[in-house]
Amino acid sequence: MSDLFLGLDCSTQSLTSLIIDFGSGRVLYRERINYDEDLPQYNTRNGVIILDNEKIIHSYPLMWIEALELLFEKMKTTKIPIHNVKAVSGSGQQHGTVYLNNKFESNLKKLNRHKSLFSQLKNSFSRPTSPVWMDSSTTNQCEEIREKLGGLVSTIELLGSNTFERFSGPQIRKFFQEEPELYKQTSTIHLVSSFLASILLGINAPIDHGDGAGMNLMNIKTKQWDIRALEATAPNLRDKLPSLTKPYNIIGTLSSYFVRKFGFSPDTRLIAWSGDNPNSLIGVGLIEKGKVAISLGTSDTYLGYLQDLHLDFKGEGHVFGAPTGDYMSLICYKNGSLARERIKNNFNLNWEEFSEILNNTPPGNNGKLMLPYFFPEIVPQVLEPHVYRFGFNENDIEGNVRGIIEAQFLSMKLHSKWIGEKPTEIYATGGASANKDILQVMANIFNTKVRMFELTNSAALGAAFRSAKSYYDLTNKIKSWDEIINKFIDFQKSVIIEPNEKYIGLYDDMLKLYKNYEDFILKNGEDPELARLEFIKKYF
Ligand code: ADP
Ligand code: XUL
Repeated sequence: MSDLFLGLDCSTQSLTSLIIDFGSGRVLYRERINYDEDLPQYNTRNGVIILDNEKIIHSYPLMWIEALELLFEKMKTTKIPIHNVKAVSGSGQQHGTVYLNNKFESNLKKLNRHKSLFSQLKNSFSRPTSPVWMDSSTTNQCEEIREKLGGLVSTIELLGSNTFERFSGPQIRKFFQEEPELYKQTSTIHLVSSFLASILLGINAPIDHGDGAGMNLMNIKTKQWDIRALEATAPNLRDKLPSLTKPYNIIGTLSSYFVRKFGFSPDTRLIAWSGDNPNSLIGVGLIEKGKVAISLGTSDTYLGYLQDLHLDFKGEGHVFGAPTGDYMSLICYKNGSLARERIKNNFNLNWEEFSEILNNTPPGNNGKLMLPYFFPEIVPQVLEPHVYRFGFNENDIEGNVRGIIEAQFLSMKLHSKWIGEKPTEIYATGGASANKDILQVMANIFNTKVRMFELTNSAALGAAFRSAKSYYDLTNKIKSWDEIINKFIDFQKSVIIEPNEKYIGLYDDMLKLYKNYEDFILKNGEDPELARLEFIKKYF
C-alpha cells in the first residue's frame, strides 16, 4: 500500500484538500469548498464581509469550521483509502486572527463524532469574526507599535517587517483598545493556520515560524515571541498566544474525532500548519536562490527563497520563515485577482475575451497607464482606494484590460528591487496563473522566462509535500526536498513562456514612467505627462 499525504489550504475564497500518492508520484484527489457558493448562509463575498467601511474586512471562523467538516465528509464518500494517509499538514491565509474563549480547548477535548464540529464549537469564540489580511483599518495601531519599538529601522530589524495594517499585532491591539472586555475574555489568539491545526489536533496547536513572522510579534532572528513587541501591542498577550514551532515539526496525531468519524488511521501525524505563502514556496519547488515565484491568487504575491536574513529597510517587503527552516522574502498586493475581476466584470467579459483583448493591444498600451487601487493598497501604501488612468478613461476597454495587467507587473518589478539579483526564472502560481496571456505580459515586463504549472494550488500541494517530508524524516526514510518536489512536479513537461526581447527597451522606459507616476500620485514628484508624451512618440 502506497503512502498518502494530505494537504489542506484555507484561503480567502475557499478551502481545498489535496491528497498525494507517494508511490505513483501523482495527485490522487482534489476537492474545494467555495465559501460564497457552498456556505451561502454566511453571506460572504469572495470569502469575506466588509464591515462599516471598506477598510474593515473580516471573515467567520465558524464558516471555516463548517467548510472543514464538509470537505472531510466529501473525502469520506470517495474511494480514496483514507486510512493510508500517513500525515496531514495545512496552509492558511496569513495574518488573520481568531479569538477564542476558555471553552475552546475543553470543547475540542470532548468532541463527539455523532455531532457536528459546528454545533460543538460554536460557543468557543470571544469574537465571532476574524479580521483577515484584506483589513487595513489599523494605521493608528501600526504607528503606535512602531514608535514604541524605536521607529522604522529598529522595527524591521526586530520583526523582519515594518508594522502593517493587516498584520496580527496591530489587529490585536485594535481589538484590545476598542473592545477591552472581550479582549479580557479571550484565552487564546490563533492564526487561521494554527486555529485549524488545533481543530485537527484536539488541543491548542502551535504557530510555525513561517506564519508567526507575519504577526509583528515574533523576533525574526531568535524566532521567539519578542517581549518588546508583545508589550507594545496589548497587555497579557504572551498568555494568550500559543507557542512557536519549526514549520517541519510534528505536533501530534490526528484527533480521535477525525479518526473515528472519517476513517483515518490513529497514527496519522499532524505537521505544523503554515501560511499560504510559505506553503506555496515549497509547493512550486522553490528551495534555492535565483528563481522567484509570483502567486496570482486573491492577493498577488512575489516570493523568493532566502538563504540568509536579508531585510527591506524601505519597509515595503517582508521576511518570513520558509518551510525548510531558512527565510523567504515576500511582497504582497491587495489589488490582485479581485482588481482584475473588476475590469473583466465592468466590461462583461469572460477570461477568454479578456485574454483576446490583452493580446490585441500593443505592449506599452499606446502610452496609456493605470495605477489600479480599486482597494486600499499595501505596496505602495495607498489607504484611500482610487483608480488613476493617464491617457484614457474608464470606458476604454483595451486601455483598461492591458492597463491593469501592465500596472500590476510594473509595480512588482519596481518594488522587488530590494531583494537584489534579477531572477533567472519566475514560477507562476495561484488561480490567475492558468491564464497564459497574463503570464506573457509578466515574462515581457520582467524580461524573464515564466514557468506555468499544471496545478495552480501550490499552497495545498506545498502542505502535502511538507507532510511527506516530516513523516519520512520521522520514520528514518529520509527524503530530500528535491526528491519530493521532483516526484510530483515534472519540470521537463511544464510550459515555459519566453520573454519577447523586442520589448526590453520599451518596458525599461515604461518602468521609469510608472515610477514617476507613482511618485506623482504619492505627492513625491512632478506630473510626468511630458515624459509620457515622449514615450508615445518614441514607441507608437
Ligand atoms: P485564493 O487561493 O487566494 O483563494 P486562488 O489562487 O484560488 O485564490 O485564485 C482565485 C482567483 O483566480 C479568482 O478570484 C479569479 O479572479 C482568478 N482566476 C481564475 N481563473 C482565471 C483566468 N483564467 N484568468 C485570470 N484569472 C483567473
Ligand atoms: C501575505 C498576505 C496574503 C495572504 C492571503 O502577506 O497578506 O498573501 O496570505 O493569501
